[in-house]
Amino acid sequence: MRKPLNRDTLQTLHHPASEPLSRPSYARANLIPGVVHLGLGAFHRAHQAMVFDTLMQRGDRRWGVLGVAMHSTQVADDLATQDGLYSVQINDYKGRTWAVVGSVLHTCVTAREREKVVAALASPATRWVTLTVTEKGYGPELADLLVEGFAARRAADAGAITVASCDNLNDNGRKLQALCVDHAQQVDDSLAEWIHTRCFFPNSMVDRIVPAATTERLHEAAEALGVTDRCALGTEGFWEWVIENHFADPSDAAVLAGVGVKVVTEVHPFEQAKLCMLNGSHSALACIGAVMGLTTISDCVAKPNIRAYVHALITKEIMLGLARPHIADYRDALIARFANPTLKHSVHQIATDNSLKIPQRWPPSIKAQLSRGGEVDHLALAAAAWMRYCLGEDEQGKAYVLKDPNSAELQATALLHRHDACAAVKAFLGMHAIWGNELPNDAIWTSRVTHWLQRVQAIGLGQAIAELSGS
Ligand code: CS2
Repeated sequence: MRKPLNRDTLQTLHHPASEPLSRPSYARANLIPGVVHLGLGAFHRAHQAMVFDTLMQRGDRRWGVLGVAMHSTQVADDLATQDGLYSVQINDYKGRTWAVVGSVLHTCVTAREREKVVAALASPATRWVTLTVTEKGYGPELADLLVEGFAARRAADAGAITVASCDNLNDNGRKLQALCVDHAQQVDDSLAEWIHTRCFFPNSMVDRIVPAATTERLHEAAEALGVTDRCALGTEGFWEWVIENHFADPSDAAVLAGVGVKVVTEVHPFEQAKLCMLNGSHSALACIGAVMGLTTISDCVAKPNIRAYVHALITKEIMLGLARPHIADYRDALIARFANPTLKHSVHQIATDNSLKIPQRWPPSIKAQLSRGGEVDHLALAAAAWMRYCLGEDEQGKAYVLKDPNSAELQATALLHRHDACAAVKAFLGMHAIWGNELPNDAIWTSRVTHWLQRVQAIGLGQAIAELSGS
C-alpha cells in the first residue's frame, strides 16, 4: 500500500526520469504565515500558491498561506492530513513536469472555524489576503467576514494590508473595496475609513487553466510519485498574474516582479483581453460543446468547424477594440492552450454559473461591435448556444444538470419556448442582470440572436456553425 504525501514522505518521492519534479527546498517549519487565502479551490493551488512557493524557494519566508475554504470541508481536511502538501502535474507541448507545493501551511473552513480566519486577518504577520471565491462569492457573507477581520486588525493595531481579489471580474480590486467599505459603513464609519486608508485593494488579472481535480489525476500522481495525494491537480505550463502596483508594502512590487508577476499601473487592458478573449471564448465553447455532447474544451477545438468558429469569434468580434499589446499572438497562444489535450477541461465545469459569468465575458464585446457597426453573428451564435444549453439536454437527448444559481428560471424559460426562438430570445435577453439595459432593446442584436437560435432549432448547432463560417 502506498503511503500518503506528507512531510515524512516528501523526500522519498520518486518520479519518471522524463518528468522532472520540483519540491520545497526550504524548511517549512521556519515559514511565516503571511497570506490568508479565501477560496481553496484548484485555481489558487495551481496559481498564487505556486508563486508564493517560488518566492519561498528563493529564500523569502513571508509567503506561507493559511488556506481558507468558505464552506466545503473536503479539500481543507484532505490538505491538513497531508501537512498542506499537494502535487501539481504540469502539461504542455514541452512535456510533463511535477511540482510539490509547500506554501500552504494550514487550512481551515470559515463556516466551521470563523474565529481562526478572523484571528489570522488580525495577525501582524499577515501581509496579504488573496481571494478566489468565484463570481458568486462577492456578497454580504464575504463582506461580513472581511469587515470583522479588519475590525480585529484595527483593534490589534496590526497595520496596513494588501487584499488582492483574484477572481474573473472587471475591476476586481475596486469591487472588493467597495463591498467592504460599504458594509463597514453600516457598522461604523471610522472602520470604513480605516479600511479605505489601510487596506490596499489592487486590481489584478490572473490566468491559468486549472480544471477541477479528477480521480484520473489522482491515479496519475500516485503512479508517478509513488504516494497517494488526495489533493493532486493538473494544469498547463502557462500562467500569468498581472497586478496593479498598489500594495500596503510598496516593496512587494519588486519582490513579485522578481518571480514573473507583471506589476503594472493599469491592469484594465490585460483584464479586458483575458475576460473577453479567454473567458468569453471559454463560455461560448462550453455551451457549444455541452449542446453538441462534447466533453472537453480540447474536444471542441479538435473539430475544425469549431476551431474556425472560435478563431473568427475572437478575430472579428472580440479583439478589435482591445488594447493588450501583441493581441494576435495572444489569440494564437490562447487557441493553442484550448487545444491542450492533457487538460481535459470539462465543458460543464466552465458552463457552471453561466448566468453570473456571461455579464463580464460577452456584453463588452457585443456593445463595442454594435457601436462600431461591426458584425455580431459569432457572439449571437454563442448567445443562442447558451439559450439552447439551458434546456438541460444535449442534441443526442442526453440530460445534464444546469449548475447555476438561476437554473430554475433559465431551464423553465428554455423549456417553455423550446420551439419558438423569438419568444425564447425575448425572454432570455429580458434578463437584465445578464445583458444590461441596452442590449435587450438593440434591434440588431436581438435579430441576430433570434436568427441563430432559429437555425440551431432547425438544423442543429454543428450545422449552424458550418453555415456561419460559410462552409
Ligand atoms: C473558466 C476559467 O471555468 C471558467 O469559467 O473560464 O476558470 C478559466 O479557465 C480561467 O479563468 C483561466 O485563467
